[in-house]
Amino acid sequence: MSEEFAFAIFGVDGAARTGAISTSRGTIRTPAFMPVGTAATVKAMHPQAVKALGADIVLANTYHLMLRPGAERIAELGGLHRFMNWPGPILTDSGGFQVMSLAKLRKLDENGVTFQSHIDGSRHVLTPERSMQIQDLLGADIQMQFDECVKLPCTEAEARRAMELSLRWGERSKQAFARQPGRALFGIVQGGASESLRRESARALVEMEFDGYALGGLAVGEPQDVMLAMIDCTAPQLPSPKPRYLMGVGSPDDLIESVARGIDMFDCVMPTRAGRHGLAYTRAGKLNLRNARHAGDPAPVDANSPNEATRTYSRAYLHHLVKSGEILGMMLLTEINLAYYQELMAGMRAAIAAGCFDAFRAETKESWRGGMI
Ligand code: PRF
Repeated sequence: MSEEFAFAIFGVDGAARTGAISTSRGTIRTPAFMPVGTAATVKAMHPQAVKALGADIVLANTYHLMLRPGAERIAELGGLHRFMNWPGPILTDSGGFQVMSLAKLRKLDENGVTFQSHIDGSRHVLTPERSMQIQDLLGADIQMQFDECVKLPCTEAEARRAMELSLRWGERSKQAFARQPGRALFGIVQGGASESLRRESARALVEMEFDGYALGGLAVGEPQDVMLAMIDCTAPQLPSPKPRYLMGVGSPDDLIESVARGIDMFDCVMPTRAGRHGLAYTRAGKLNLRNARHAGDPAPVDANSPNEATRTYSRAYLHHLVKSGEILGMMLLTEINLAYYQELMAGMRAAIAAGCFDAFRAETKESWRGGMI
C-alpha cells in the first residue's frame, strides 16, 4: 500500500510518450483517459464495468462532494474509494473550476471563493487550504491545486490576473497538501490564450516542484487550433519526467492531437454525457441514435468492436431505448462510448511503444470518414 508515486516513461515517438504512473492504489497506464465520476459515480456505470473497459483511474469533484454528502461524512465512512467501491486510483479536481461554472452568487478574492450551493443555496467558502483538506478527507491519490480558470476569450490583463492568483494559490495548496506515500499534488498552468503567460505560468510552477503538471483554462470556448497552440508552447516548459494532464478534454480528435504534443492524462464528460443523450462514439465516427434513420437498422454500433455491447445491440434497439427514455439506453451508450475512448487510448499507447504513432493518428482520423470527432 505504500508504493511511492512515480512516473516511468517506456516509449517516446516524436513528442508523444507512453508509460505508467504508480500510486499506492495501482498503476495508471499512459496516455490515460479518466472517466468522470463527479458525484462519486461514473454515471450509469458499475465501477467494476468502468475498470473492465480499461480505465485505471477515475476523477471525482471536490465541489460536488463537499456539498453532498460532505467530505467529513465520506471520511467517517472510510474515504472515497470505499464509499464508491472503486479500489483503484482516484484524482480529485480542486473545486474552483466547478464553483465558477455551477455555483450561484460567487465572490472571488485573494483568500478564495465564496458561493451559494447550486443544490440548496447554502453558503460556502472554498480556499486553497480547504480544498486540500477536502481532497485529503476524500483520500484522493492525485490531488489538484486550487486555481482560477477564466473563460475564453478574455483580455490579456484578465488572463494575467487569474494566472498570477493561481500561482499564489498553487503555493498555498502546496503548503496545505497532506503528503503521504503514493499520493501526489499537481500544479495547474493557466494564462488564457497567451503564449507568454502560459510559459510564465509553467516556469513558475516548475520552480515550485509539483509531482505533475496540468494544463487548465483550455476547452473553455476557444477553437481547437488555439488549444493546440497553447499545448505546443507549454509542454516544452514542463519537465519531461513528470506527468502532464490536460483538464476537461476532450473529443477523440482532441485526445489524439494532444497526445501527439506530449500530453499523458485526460478527463472529460464527453463520452458519458453524450451517451446519456443518445450519441455513440465509434471507430467509424459519431452516431446519433435518436435519428429516425436507425429505427429499422438491425446492425450493431460496430460489429468489429472488442466491446460486447457495441457488437451486440442493434441500432434499432438503441434508437428505441433512447426515444423511450429507457435507463438501459443511457447505460449501454455510456458503456459503448467509454469502451471506444479506452480502445483509442490503448491504441495510442501501443502505437507510441511501436514507434508508429503518426501512422496510427492518420489511420484513426481516416476511419472517422473525414468527420472530426
Ligand atoms: N481548472 C481546474 N479544473 C478544470 C479546469 C481548470 O482550468 C478545466 C478547464 N478545461 C477543466 N477542469 N481546476
